[in-house]
Amino acid sequence: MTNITRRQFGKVAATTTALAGVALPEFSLAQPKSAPRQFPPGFLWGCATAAYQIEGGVREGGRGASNWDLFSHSPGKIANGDTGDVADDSYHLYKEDVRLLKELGAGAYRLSIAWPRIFPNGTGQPNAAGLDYYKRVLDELLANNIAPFVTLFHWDLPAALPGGWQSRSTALAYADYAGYVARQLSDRVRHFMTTNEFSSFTDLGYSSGLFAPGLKLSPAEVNQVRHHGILAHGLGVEAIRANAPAAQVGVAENVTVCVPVIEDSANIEAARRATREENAPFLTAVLEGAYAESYLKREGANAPHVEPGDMKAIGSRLDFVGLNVYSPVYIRADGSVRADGSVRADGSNRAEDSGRGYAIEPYPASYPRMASPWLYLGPECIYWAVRNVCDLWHPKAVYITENGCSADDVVTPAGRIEDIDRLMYLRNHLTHLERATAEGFPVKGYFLWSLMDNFEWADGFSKRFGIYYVDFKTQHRIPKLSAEWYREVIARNALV
Ligand code: PNW
Repeated sequence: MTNITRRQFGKVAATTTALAGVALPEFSLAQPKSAPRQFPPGFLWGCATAAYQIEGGVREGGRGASNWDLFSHSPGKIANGDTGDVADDSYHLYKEDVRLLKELGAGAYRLSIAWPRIFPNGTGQPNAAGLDYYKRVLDELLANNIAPFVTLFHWDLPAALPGGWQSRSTALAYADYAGYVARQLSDRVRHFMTTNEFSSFTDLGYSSGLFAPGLKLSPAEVNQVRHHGILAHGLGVEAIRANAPAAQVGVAENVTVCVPVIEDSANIEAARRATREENAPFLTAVLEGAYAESYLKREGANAPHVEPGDMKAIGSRLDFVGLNVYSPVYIRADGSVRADGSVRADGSNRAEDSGRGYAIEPYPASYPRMASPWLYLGPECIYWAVRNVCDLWHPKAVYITENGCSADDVVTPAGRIEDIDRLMYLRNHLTHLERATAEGFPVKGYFLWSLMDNFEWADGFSKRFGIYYVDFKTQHRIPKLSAEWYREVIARNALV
C-alpha cells in the first residue's frame, strides 16, 4: 500500500473495524469499567472573576480612577481600543451574575475588590458607597450559599498613588487598605487573597510594558517593583490578621509551572529545583521569607533593596496558597547536578545548559495552544503545580484559584455556543487535578477562570475565557456547553 490517501485509509480502517467488530463486544465487556474519578468530599467548586474585568461603572459610587482606566484610554494599548468602562456591567448586574453561579451549583465565587472604589485616592478617607456595593454583592452570594473568596488586589491600582508600584509607599498604602477592608467585611468573608499574580502586575506592567502602567524599566528598577509587590502582600497579611483574626489568608499566584519532560527521578528533581529558581522573586520569597541565594547572586547589583523587617513580613505564614494555572514550562535535568546534589558551576556538557541543574525546553513551533498565543496546552501542569509547591513548601491548603482558557466561541444559528475546545481543555486539566487529590495533596477547591467572558486586559474583548457567553452589546449572558458540563462536574463532585 503505497501512497495511500486519507480517504483510502479511512475505508481500510473502517473495514478492519467492521471485521474485528465481531469479536469486540466480548472483549470490551471483559474490561473492568474504571471507577468514577471522584473528588474528595467537601471539595469546593467555584468560578473566578476580577473587578476591572467585569464591573464597569468606573465613574459610579464615588470610585476613583485606576491605572487601568488611564492605560486602557491610552491609544494603542488595548486591542480594538477596548476599555473596562462598561465591561460586563456587573456593577449593575451582579444579582444576575450570582444567579449564574447558582445555576451552576457553585459553592464558591472568587471575586476581587477594586481598591479605587474603597479609597478613591489610594489612601485617606474611605468611600462608604464603594464598600456598600461590595456588601450588597457579598450579601447576595451569602443568601445563595455561595462562599466569597475575595482578592484584595487584582491589578486596578488607584491612579492617585504617586509612582505606582515603583514607590515603596504603595505597599504601605496597600496594607492600610487591606486591613480596612478585612475589618469591614470579615463578617461576610472568610477567605482573603492579598494579591493576584505578582509577575503580571510587576513584570508585565513595568518591564515588558504590556499591562498598566506600560513602562519598560531597567532590571534593577523592575526588581524593586517586584519587591514592593511582595512587600505589599506581606504587610497585607499582617494587616488582615490584625483586623480579622478569624480570616483565612492566602495569595493567588501564577507560579511558573515546571513539568518534568519525563516522569523519572532526575527530571522530577530538576523540575522541583526549577520551580524554586524560576519563582525566586515571588512565591519562593513569600513561602521561604527570604530571597534565594542563587537569585541574589544572579541579579548582583540589580538585586532589590530590602529594608529591615521586610522579609519577615513577606514570609508571613499563610493559611492557603492559591495557584493560577494555565500552561506548562517543560524542564529536563541537564546533567549539571553532581551525585551529592551540588551543581557544577560550569554547567553540563551541553552548550545551552544552565548550570543550575535544569534546562527549560523551548516549545517546538507545532506545540498546541489555545486561542491566546501564550496559552500552551499541557494539562498535566495542574498536577505539577500542586506537587512542586507542596513538595517544596508544604502549604496547609492549596486552591486552584484560576484555570481555564480562551476559545474562539461562535453563537450558532440555534443560539448555542458549542465550545468543545474549552471543554477539552478543562476536562483534561481536571483529570490531572484529580490525580493530585488522589495522591493526597491538600487541594481544597478549584475556581474556573472565568464565570463569563470579560475584559481580557490588553486583549480587550477579543479573547473570551467565560463559560457563559456575554453579548457585550446587550449584556445578555448565555451558558456555553462548558457551563452545562461544569454543572455536571459540580453536581457529581467527579469528572464527567
Ligand atoms: C490571569 N500570561 O492573567 C489573570 O489573573 C486574569 O485576570 C486573566 O484574565 C486570566 O489569567 C487570563 O489571561 C494572566 O501572559 C495574564 O502568561 C497573562 C498570562 C497569564 C495569566
